[in-house]
Amino acid sequence: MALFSLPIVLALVVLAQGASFGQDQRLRYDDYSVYKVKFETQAQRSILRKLAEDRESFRLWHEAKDELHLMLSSGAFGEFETEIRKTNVTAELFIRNVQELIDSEEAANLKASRDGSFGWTKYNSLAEIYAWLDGILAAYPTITEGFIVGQSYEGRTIRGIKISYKSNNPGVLIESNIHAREWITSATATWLINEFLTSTDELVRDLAENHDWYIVPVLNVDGFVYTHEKDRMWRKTRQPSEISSCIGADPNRNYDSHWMENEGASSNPCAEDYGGPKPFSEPEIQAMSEFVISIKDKINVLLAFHSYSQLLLSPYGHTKEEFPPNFDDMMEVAKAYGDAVESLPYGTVYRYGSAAGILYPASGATIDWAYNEQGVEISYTIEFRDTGRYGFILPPVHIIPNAEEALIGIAALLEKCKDLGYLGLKSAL
Ligand code: 0X9
Ligand code: ZN
Ligand code: ZN
Repeated sequence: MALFSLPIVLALVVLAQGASFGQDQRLRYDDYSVYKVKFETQAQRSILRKLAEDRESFRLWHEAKDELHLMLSSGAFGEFETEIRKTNVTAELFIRNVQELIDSEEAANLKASRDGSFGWTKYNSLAEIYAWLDGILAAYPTITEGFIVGQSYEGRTIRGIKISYKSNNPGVLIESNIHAREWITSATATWLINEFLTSTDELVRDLAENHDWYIVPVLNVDGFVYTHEKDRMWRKTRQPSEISSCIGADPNRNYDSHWMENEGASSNPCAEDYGGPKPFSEPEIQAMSEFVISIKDKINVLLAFHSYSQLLLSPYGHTKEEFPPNFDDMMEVAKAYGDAVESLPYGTVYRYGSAAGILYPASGATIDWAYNEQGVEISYTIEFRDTGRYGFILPPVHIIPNAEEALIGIAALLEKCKDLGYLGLKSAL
């Protein structure tokens, strides 16, 4: 794609300066673009990341070993271009106008919501998800059980569902939507719940009935509601900071395991990966940790749903110098997931490795805390579709294909876990 075609850029500069609230009080991203920036050195990386800490005109979307995806306002393009030249990195345009994607997502949601029904041809609100959950719990009273993880900062209830067809099953915990804008995660989690309860497919029946499922479809409830009502691109929690006007912490940096080590999180409250003032400062994460501790003897596998970039990430997150004792097993398990996804006709490819090894150091994440501190030996972050074409604003036509990939991937992952001896009764081990 052609970079920095200047006449077009200059025309855009006069159009917009920073995101502004629309009539419905939603933050608009007119002419915000997303660029993929390739870097080579850590010095280049920190210069680019610094840009993103000015949250008005720049936002960090995604980071990998050698690239950043940066969203910027058209007004910030000049500064961006100067920095790109100065730091000698290359940039490629991914998304020209973020608002256009948000608008078509919203149109699809409205169209599908007209009959007020919950479904997977659109993204559902928290209220819709919870109402649907109530229906499911009422319809399957012997197999399902609702549970409460706790309360959010703004006082919302974080809910979950346990699905159990028989006793002595190995346990699988799914944490979803810890990052507010990653809507595909709760869409996928709810679709899985529905499949486990209604599918007649042999593979699904086996998966559903021979494991106990603990599923938290939306962990970051405040952030999730905020993405529906105010700012589609919100990532963090909504608890104000005592030292800054920037709101929220990165909940996936807030667990008490190697917290804030090795630049695995930011101490700047304005950064997207702010670790919070102390471990478990965020009520949602404190609550989740207590919930995990309460069932840890029943949990063989933890899967944390994220988007985007099509990756399976294992511990460690805090260092790439060391690898966990069962790293080779975890790689086999990840390969099984990736191979299964590739057996579907969609052509989706997943890569895998340790989080710090193939992405960047990230400390205080759910899977690392569960692995390091709670003995959950198979702990995975799954980054769903896509690789950046739509990023977080993945059109709803992707929901079911993505969920099908997750289903077949998880089936293969658990099969491999079983072969490797990870699905025994934990309390008996
Ligand atoms: O940075 C994150 O929290 C995750 N990526 S995302 O783009 N969804 O924000 C990756 C977390 C993986 N790292 C560890 N598990 N430590
Ligand atoms: Zn440490
Ligand atoms: Zn995430």
